[in-house]
Amino acid sequence: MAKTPAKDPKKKEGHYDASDITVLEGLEAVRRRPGMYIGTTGVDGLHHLVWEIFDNSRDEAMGGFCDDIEVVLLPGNRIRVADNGRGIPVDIHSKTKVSALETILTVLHAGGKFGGEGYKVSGGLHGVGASVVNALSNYMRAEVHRDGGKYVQEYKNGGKPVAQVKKVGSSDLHGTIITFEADPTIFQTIEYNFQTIVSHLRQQAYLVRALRIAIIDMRDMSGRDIDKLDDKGTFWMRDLGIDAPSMSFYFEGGLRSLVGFQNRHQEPVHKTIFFVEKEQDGVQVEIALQYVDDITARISAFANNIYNPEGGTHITGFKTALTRSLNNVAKNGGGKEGDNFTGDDVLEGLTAVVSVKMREIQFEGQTKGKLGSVEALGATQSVFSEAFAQFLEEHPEEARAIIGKAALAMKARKAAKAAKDSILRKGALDGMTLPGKLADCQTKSAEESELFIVEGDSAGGSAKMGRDRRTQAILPLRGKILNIERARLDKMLASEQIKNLVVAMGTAIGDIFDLKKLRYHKIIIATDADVDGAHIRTLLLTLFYRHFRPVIDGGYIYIAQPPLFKIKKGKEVFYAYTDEQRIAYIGKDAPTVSDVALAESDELEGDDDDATSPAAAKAKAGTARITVQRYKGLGEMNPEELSETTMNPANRVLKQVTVEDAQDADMVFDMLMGTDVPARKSFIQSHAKEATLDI
Ligand code: 0RA
Repeated sequence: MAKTPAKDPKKKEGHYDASDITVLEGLEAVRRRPGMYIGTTGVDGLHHLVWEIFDNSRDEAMGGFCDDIEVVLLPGNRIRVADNGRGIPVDIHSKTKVSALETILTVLHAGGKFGGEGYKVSGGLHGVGASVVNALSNYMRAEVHRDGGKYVQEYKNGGKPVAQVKKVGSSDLHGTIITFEADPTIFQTIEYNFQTIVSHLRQQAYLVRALRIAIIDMRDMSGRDIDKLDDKGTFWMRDLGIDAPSMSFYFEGGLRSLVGFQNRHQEPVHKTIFFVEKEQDGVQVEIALQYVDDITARISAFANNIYNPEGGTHITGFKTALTRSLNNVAKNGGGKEGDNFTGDDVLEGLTAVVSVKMREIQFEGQTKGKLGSVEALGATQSVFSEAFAQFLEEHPEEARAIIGKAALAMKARKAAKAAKDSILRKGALDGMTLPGKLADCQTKSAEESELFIVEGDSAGGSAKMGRDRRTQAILPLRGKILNIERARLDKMLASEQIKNLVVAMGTAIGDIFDLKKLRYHKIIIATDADVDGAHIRTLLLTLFYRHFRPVIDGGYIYIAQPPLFKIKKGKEVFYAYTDEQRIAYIGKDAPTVSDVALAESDELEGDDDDATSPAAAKAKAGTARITVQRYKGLGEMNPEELSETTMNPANRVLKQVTVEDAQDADMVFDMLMGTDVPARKSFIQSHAKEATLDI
């Protein structure tokens, strides 16, 4: 196709020439195969849009041009990201004949080209930038403040500019505001999770020292004409003084603050947090660490501010250097010859954050969660070795404490090995004798097999009856499982419940763990939607996080999402998994469940002693009689209901557990079970009223 360069830069609105067509084709390609650009069109992909837009502002901050970013969730599932950076240039770009702004927002991969040297340290996970977000949005608005002016441009229907960028007023500010609305025909859901965004932004705030990041949830403000606020000229939404849920992060100490935060409920073994920041061979290395009185290691890895759940070359370099450094110091201090610390010994109780930044970055692994760049290995190793040796020399007290901790771990390792050898000899995990509690499935194919971990014997009974016995296995768990915090392998295996689970999974545990032997490729945690259910779920996730991490990384763990309501309208039955679905189905006019449930429970008081009877609501709407039943637990469902709503792959909703979910659970778990009693008390008090622990 012949390219006709546009002669007139001031094109008429709605007129497309050849170069526009190429742009449109690019955006159309994104819409046709969104997964290639953002991973999924599920809730993760949706949040990815926010990260992409946010990343641009964050990169502006990393370049030193911006120190304030505000993310706002607006009514109508719009996201607004504002920064006080230089503002995206709005002048006409010579090659594309449209403004740089429009180029960045409509041409794939255009982001980095405009910053020149040092602007962009490569983008997000997929490095795709704002144009992809635009392509997947049915609305986008860009507002730029720079050179004394305020400029606005809008886009509709997957990145089509409504008009050219226009100066709409003057401004003495500088910065960029991007507002977008994900296209509901592309995403399975366009509803954002406030907590997910909060966690991500908090993490980013640690990674970029002295950057203020605020988030405000204004989704509930729809009655207040907020949709038009963008046009009313407020740069920061926080200046409106609207009372809405919000959080703001600012960490002067960067990674040092992050380590302090992760250790906030732990007992540090030494006071001073180690920190180094140095560039070597084009790799900028930043590491912070502190040991605490615990046995697990918490190492977080980042490359170009992207979280690497599977670590990579930087982590390899770091671990090698750590083991070597501590062995060197221990020997110099008179440690015994031949009694070297292993890599695992020096990891016990370690909280560390390793962050590298470099150009031309390479990722590996299925999820791209692993850094592959080899330069990062040498750079991390040598930057850390040098700085850590110096730290240990200058801080003799910390050095003593850290060496002491590793020595303890070495002793414990030897003791645990002896204990485990004896357990294995006694046959704790012997020859796959499956536990009696397990109702196994018939198929031997792990890919097809599913293991439902259900809470309590009554739900277990229903699940057994309602399952597809060919592919679905049921393991009921009774009550609270063992408190595994601080428990070592030998103690854990002594718990009947854990043993049942481990034997059922087939992977074994510890040194002899083998992911290939996993007997079910879906392990589905099905607990009740109450505090106990959340507790058991937390315990299980923590167990997987600490002892079966590869099972999480492999994407084999799921959480069942049973419906919250059963609604009968005449003969029709509808299950609602959210409040929104319930309202959408019965309409606004029907009484809310809480109203009717209240009335119902008043009625029940005198004549009914069955306290567990589900709250049911009856109302008239039109001619059909509507009954709303709220499920409090899986045990309340009969086998058919349980099968239909929670187990049958055709209808059920499963949430795949990510390492981040499990990490959060691990943190909640520490709060519930850990040694920090005041923290636990305040955590339980502040969550006591919630029906679910949001993990
Ligand atoms: C290219 C060049 C310049 C700024 C930006 C891009 C920029 C992009 C985004 C995206 C979100 N916020 C942003 N802030 C800035 C600056 C060119 C100059 O002024 O020298």
